[in-house]
Amino acid sequence: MNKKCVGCGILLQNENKEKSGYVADLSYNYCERCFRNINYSEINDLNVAIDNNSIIDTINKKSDLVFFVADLLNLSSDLINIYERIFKPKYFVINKIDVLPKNVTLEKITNLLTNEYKVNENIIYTSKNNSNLLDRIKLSNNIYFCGLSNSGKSTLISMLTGENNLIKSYMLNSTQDYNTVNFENKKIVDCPGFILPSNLQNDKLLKIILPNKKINPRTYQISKPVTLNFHNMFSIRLTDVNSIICYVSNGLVIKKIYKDIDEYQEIVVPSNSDLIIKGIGFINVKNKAIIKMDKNLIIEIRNSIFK
Ligand SMILES: Nc1nc2c(ncn2[C@@H]2O[C@H](COP(=O)(O)OP(=O)(O)OP(=O)(O)O)[C@@H](O)[C@H]2O)c(=O)[nH]1
Ligand SMILES: [Mg+2]
Repeated sequence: MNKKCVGCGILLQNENKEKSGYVADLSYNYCERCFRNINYSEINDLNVAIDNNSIIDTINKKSDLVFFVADLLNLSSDLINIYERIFKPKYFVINKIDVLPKNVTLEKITNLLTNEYKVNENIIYTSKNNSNLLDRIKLSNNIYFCGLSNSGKSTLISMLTGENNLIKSYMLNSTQDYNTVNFENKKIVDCPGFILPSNLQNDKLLKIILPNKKINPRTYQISKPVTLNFHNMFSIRLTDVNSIICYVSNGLVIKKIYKDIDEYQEIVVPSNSDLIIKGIGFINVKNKAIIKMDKNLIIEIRNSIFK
């Protein structure tokens, strides 16, 4: 019997409790992981084996329209590299615009996408409160929603189709396998989310690092050497006069401390750049700076979105 979980798309099985798709009884519609998430808000980080390449191949073979779902805090060149490998007609969807602070206008994001990442066309801005995708799906039959885990694919599909069974959660890889929703004689496919090393680095703190409210940018005027500690996850240290603004979830506690960082990497950040802390957000840095940070932190530097 090939029955799939209506929440996450995984093939149901009643043989191995430790493996994905387990149900005590194959007549159930949700796998145990989804059931426990929906009913008891339990987070189960089954290490789902996600293969980005295989997802890209499947999309390139089977889709006729792709919605590539991303959010501002997770824009990075790794993500754009995945986007570029999709050869079907596609939209770049910036989701979760409800959390954008006032000074981050859609125009600024469009400029960033165009100038920095060379994404020139078909950009859509949306959020879970918005249903502006509907008129874009009219001429297609096999529509795939893909993007990083937690970018909001399942939430968007639910809103678009009214299909409420799909699992929607900050748990990493809530959607475990391709999950097809039939809608107006079309197939809308919810893909498992792409995973980058930065996702795995932060997976225990997902509830905190995913913004659920409008982001309050946090500004720090630096006049003497200081270390900023981000929720005991990582630290950065600045020594010279500067002004920096952090665009991260409001729930993430930032503390000023004066202790140096022991095991560090040092990077030069040009003036008016954004330092992307992958999987977390970005920090706008006004003056050129030499920044120390934890050795393993995964970062990228780009021209500022405010330039
Ligand atoms: N603020 C905000 N949060 C959103 C929005 N859309 C989704 N979320 C939240 O983001 C988290 C992930 O949503 P999902 O729809 O499960 O994301 P997904 O892309 O399907 O994730 P995977 O199945 O893991 O690949 C949930 O906590 C959602 O409530 C949005 O428009 N705004
Ligand atoms: Mg999902």
